[in-house]
Amino acid sequence: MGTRPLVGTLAAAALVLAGCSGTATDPGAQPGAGQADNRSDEQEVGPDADVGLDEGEAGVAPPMPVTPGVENLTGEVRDGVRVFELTASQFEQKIANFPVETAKVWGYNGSTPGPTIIANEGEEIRVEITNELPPTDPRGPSMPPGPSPTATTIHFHGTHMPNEDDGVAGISQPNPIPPGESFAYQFTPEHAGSFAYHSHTDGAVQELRGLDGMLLVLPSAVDPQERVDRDFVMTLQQFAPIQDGKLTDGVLVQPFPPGGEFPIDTINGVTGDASREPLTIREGKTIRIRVYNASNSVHSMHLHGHDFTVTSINGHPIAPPDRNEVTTREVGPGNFFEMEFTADNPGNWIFHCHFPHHTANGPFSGYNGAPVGMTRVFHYEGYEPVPQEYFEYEGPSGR
Ligand SMILES: [Cu+2]
Repeated sequence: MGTRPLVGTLAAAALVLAGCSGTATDPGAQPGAGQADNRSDEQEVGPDADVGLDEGEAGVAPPMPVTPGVENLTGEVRDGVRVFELTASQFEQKIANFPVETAKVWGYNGSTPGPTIIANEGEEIRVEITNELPPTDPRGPSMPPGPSPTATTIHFHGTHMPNEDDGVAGISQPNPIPPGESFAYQFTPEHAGSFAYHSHTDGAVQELRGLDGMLLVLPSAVDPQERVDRDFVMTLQQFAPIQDGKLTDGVLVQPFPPGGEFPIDTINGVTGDASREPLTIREGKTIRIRVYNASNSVHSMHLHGHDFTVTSINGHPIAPPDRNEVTTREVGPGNFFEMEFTADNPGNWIFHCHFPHHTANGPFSGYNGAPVGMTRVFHYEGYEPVPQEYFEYEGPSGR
């Protein structure tokens, strides 16, 4: 194994790919888990599909994790290797309802966080990345120049690989991928768990503009005691679309905002109100949240109405006797946790960062003072709906 620029290999790979569906080993097909083999084929993605009630098949296999508002990427098996394709680029994304709606961000396959990469335990994976970032350094005249000019790499965070696939620009990957070129990382994750991936080139700029996402390695077998009914994936981010000291639509996110404040705090790339819909859950079910902090701050994640249990830290499960029930857990930058709670208290309950500036995006509260920052609402099926005004509010004077 070694560094492997893609030039010259893509055409051959495409030929091998023809006619290969890879369904027999799609992620989510749990060995010994009965008839759940085609589940990932049925998995819908997108904000309208992933807040529904896919609970898998009761008593059979766990549900596929869903990343509300963000696509899952299950890749394709080619010659026994599960292959994922990512393109890094700059684009506009709706991140909030107000005081701005859109920001120019960097991400993978047109979204930040990038798609959730999902593989099975024991599989060799290859992630092919094409760098379509802007060819000129966009930092602006007041900042020191970056690498030449917007080369990039990917680091797979928390799962170990040969050093040449570690993706640290200038160290384990001496020459990062120039704009217009491609590269492939290939390795077999050591064990199942929730992990992350992100650029490891010019980190403060590239990560904070949005070059990050989650990598999930599904276990080959699930203890029935550990089965959950819903499995949500959430990446915590912060954005500062600022120009001349003012928040402005469509402006490239500033990685070093004046005063160090990131005024828009999000989960999966949007504020709670801009997520459009609550996350629907059902009474009596077990809910997992996988959280990755891709931002520049610690976040103090708090759940209303329920205790939750941290069941895994940094890809390693915590043995049940060592688990504590809490209502709030701080998640530092680069940390990724799995948390679970039992849906035993019907209502509309928020899950949010408890730093007040992150709950409400600084001074920008929502409809009747509602929290609109790093926030999501869990809505119990059958309970009265969350006021639609919450999702449609556009600021005290409208826009
Ligand atoms: Cu926070």
